[in-house]
Amino acid sequence: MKTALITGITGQDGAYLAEFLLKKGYTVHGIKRRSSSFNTDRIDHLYQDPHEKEIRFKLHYGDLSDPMNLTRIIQEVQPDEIYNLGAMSHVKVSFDMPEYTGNIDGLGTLRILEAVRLLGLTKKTRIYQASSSELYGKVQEVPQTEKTPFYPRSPYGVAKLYAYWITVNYREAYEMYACNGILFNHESPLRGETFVSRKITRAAARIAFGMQDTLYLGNLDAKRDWGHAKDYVQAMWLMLQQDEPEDFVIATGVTTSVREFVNLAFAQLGISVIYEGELENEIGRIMSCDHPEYQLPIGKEIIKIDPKYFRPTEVDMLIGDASKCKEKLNWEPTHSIVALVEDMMTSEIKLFKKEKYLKEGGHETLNYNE
Ligand code: NDP
Ligand code: GDR
Repeated sequence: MKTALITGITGQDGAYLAEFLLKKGYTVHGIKRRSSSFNTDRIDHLYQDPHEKEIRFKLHYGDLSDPMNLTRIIQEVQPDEIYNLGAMSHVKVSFDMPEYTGNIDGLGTLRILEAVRLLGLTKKTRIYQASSSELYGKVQEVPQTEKTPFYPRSPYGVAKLYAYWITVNYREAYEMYACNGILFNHESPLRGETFVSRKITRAAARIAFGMQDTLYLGNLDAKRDWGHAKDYVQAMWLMLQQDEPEDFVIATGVTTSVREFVNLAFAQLGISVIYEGELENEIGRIMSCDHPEYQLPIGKEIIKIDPKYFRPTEVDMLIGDASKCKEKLNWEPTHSIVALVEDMMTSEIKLFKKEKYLKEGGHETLNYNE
């Protein structure tokens, strides 16, 4: 059976992909960063005691900034497939950490490609690069396809542009099997809490149950093509199973504004929200609530704008055309935006109940609102 190496295995996509590959019979190796506390929540259910005889899941300490470490791990693992998912993946944070983002998201990709080349694995190891719809940035055409010109709008997008082209270059220069998956936003119950989707679903549950008063957001007008991470990791794998390496757009073809996403999340709880004011001072109020468990005063302000969440340069609108993927990989998303929000809200309610239980038992939980 095949062996895969995943960078970023502790992240949202890494967790779903590891589970997916294990089910397919792969041996899965992952690179995790050394941290002063446990950072493997999303993959703890896959953990295998290293003393067991047949190990099919193994973690290695490493970092995309460290070429020797990456080379040693790749040499040891001799992977058939590498999925390079590791990244500083938060677009807003990349404005605060531009050089680090360039190092990890841009040069980190080069380090993986170069390690494979220097180890003489170009014919054995196939590489998936986690490219992003952030490459499109400023809107040039809609919907965006593999042929749409790039115009990134953040240090993150620019770093990913380098990663995209260095992947193409190594494919052409050294005949490596290396592909870019240009993935549009994909979310899930495992999404990091500071991405807007998860921030919204988490807050909706907490507001409904009286654990939080207000949800502070930035640009409500931004539009994204949101899919489910579970669907998207399958497309990553399919890209590495073809005869020839190619780049693919992975998207749903439906775009939704942040404001609409908020409404979809609250609607799952039977709460209706309306907005007033201009973007900078916009406020969302609860207009009705037909759920007996919640006691929310009608007219209460629950959505407020905090300009600190605006980005110096914004990506206004993304909508992807995944026709090539459908035609060549026979892949289509199985979750609509409503199904995605439903899945996330179901999970939030469960998490909220756990939090409430802990609080009642005297255990304080983190009450951040970032
Ligand atoms: P996450 O932020 O959830 O996960 C990122 C992973 O990268 C984590 O495992 C993180 O480790 C790891 N990482 C961060 N810095 C380093 C480093 N210096 N060295 C090694 N590993 C590091 O991202 P997603 O799972 O959502 O995304 C996966 C990839 O796909 C990323 O490259 C992202 O940029 C890209 N992408 C994501 C999209 C999305 O909508 N989710 C869309 C398009 C592209 P730790 O857990 O320790 O922080
Ligand atoms: P994005 O995701 O930047 O598209 O990058 P994010 O969820 O951070 O933002 C989406 C849109 O929502 C607007 N927004 C806010 N965003 C955040 N995080 N917090 C807020 O309070 C808020 N209010 C409004 C943003 O301005 C933006 O327009 C994600 C990441 O997963 C990248 O790694 C990936 O490459 C792209 O998706 C495709």
